[in-house]
Amino acid sequence: MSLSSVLSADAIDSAIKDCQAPDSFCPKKFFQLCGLAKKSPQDVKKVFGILDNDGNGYIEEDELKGFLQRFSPGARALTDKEIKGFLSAADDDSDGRIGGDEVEGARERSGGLTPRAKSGTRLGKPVGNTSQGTHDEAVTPMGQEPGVVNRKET
Ligand SMILES: [Ca+2]
Ligand SMILES: [Ca+2]
Repeated sequence: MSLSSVLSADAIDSAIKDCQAPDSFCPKKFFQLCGLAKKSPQDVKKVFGILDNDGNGYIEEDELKGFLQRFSPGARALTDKEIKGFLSAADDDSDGRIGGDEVEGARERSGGLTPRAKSGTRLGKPVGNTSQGTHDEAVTPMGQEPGVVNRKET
């Protein structure tokens, strides 16, 4: 299966052309131009499955690097900066990779469909810049009193 079964070749073409210059890639704009912003969740899943090259359910950095090439074999690789930007735009849980629900959320935020207001609301996460290689694991040890977490860093 290829992306052209979901997206039109013309749309892919214009999306790729728009970000030919290094560091000009913008996920939101790309999703809009290639038409993905307007696609059904099923179609987005298909696209996700294609981008998830090794099929582990997540799009990792190396898969992001070849992101454009999945759309068009002759396209350039994303730069490290673009990969970081992509992750910070879509990686809601900051695990360094994009899960299926995250791609859906990013797509919705890009203006495709109505914002998600379904179960499991995860809105309200402060969108700061957590890009620069900080690796603080916000893991709560089991058995700690509930309510005391999420209190660091005002
Ligand atoms: Ca993967
Ligand atoms: Ca993630």
